[in-house]
Amino acid sequence: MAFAQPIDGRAKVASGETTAVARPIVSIVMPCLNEEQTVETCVKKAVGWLQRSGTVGEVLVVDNGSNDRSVELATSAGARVVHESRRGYGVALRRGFAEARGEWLVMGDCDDTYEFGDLDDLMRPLDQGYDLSVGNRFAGGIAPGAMTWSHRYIGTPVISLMLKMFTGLKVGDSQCGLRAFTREALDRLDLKTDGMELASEMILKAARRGLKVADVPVPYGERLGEAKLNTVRDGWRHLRFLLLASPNYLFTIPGLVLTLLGVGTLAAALPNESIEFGEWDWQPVFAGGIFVVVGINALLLGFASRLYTTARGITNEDRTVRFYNRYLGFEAFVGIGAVLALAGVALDILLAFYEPEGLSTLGLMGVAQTLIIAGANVLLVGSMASLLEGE
Ligand SMILES: Nc1nc2c(ncn2[C@@H]2O[C@H](COP(=O)(O)OP(=O)(O)O)[C@@H](O)[C@H]2O)c(=O)[nH]1
Ligand SMILES: [Mg+2]
Repeated sequence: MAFAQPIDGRAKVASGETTAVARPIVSIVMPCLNEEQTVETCVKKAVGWLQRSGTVGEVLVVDNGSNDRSVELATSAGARVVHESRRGYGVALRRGFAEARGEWLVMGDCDDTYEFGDLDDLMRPLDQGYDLSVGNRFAGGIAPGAMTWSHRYIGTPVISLMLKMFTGLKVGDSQCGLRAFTREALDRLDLKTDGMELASEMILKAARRGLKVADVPVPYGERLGEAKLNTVRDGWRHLRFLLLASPNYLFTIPGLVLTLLGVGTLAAALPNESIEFGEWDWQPVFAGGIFVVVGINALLLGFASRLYTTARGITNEDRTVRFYNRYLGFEAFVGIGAVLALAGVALDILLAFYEPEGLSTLGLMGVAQTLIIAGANVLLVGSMASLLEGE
């Protein structure tokens, strides 16, 4: 079917003389920002592969306002060039995917670091029913000088490890820019990010949405022209995306640890009747209160971010969110917060009249203040969380 209906575009191939695998129409999408030294080679190699493999397809270059000869060279080499005014690797790729006519898509840098001349290995998993094929440069061979030391031994492994922790999916090279996937997989991924973190977003969502992912060794060559990736800025964007998409690691676990630590510290300090204001034995009461308040805030933020990421489709609706949406909602937070704060006020009032046996009055006052602050926070953050419910 794919051969019977070649699509428009310069790179269309309808030759019947190759021993072709019958595969759907393939769009090879290349984001491009000032790559005049290499874009022509990449497009020519990709067109060559389409022809040799008898694949019907197109090469699409998404330009982001290059001010060199990239556009002219890409066009003459046989690419369809799409112009995207908003900057960003993710923006450019998403635009390219939207413009592409292929049923299957390939993405790859046009800096001549990837081998567009032979995409057979990358496509094979899709032929076999996989949803997404991710290149692995570590397994395919990295040319000397192709990857900086910090990316090779720190950046990529750290991001890969985080992805494994957050999703359970083990991917050999989470940052490889050469990938192939089906249109259906793309729709399920529902990509949203604008920058280089799109590479992580794709893996994270593929894992969470149960896509069948293949790891394919691909060689990686040295780039000509200036790198567009900025280690600190783009590294941070990856990290931020991954943490926001995993509120448990950012907030919930630290929050739980802090809250328990605070409660433990307060409980240990209370039996000490001789606590005096201004003395060192007062410190555990301060510290315990601070831990509890900060810990509870972290737990609340973790929950609020989970409502938010669920509403935006970054995380799946889990048991806690489902329970909240079904049974709790806004009123529960307001209620719990009010009860905690009022309990604190009541304790304060009580302490004005009674001196408890065997417990420190000052320590209990500390507990009362902690309850009031924590309660007010539950009330306030809870109301905000309900705004993020997305319903
Ligand atoms: N259209 C577009 N392409 C970009 C942008 N940033 C990077 N690219 C392209 O995306 C690819 C990846 O960038 P590169 O500097 O090679 O990053 P690295 O491979 O991760 O070091 C290259 O083909 C760049 O030309 C951008 O803002 N817009
Ligand atoms: Mg590159």
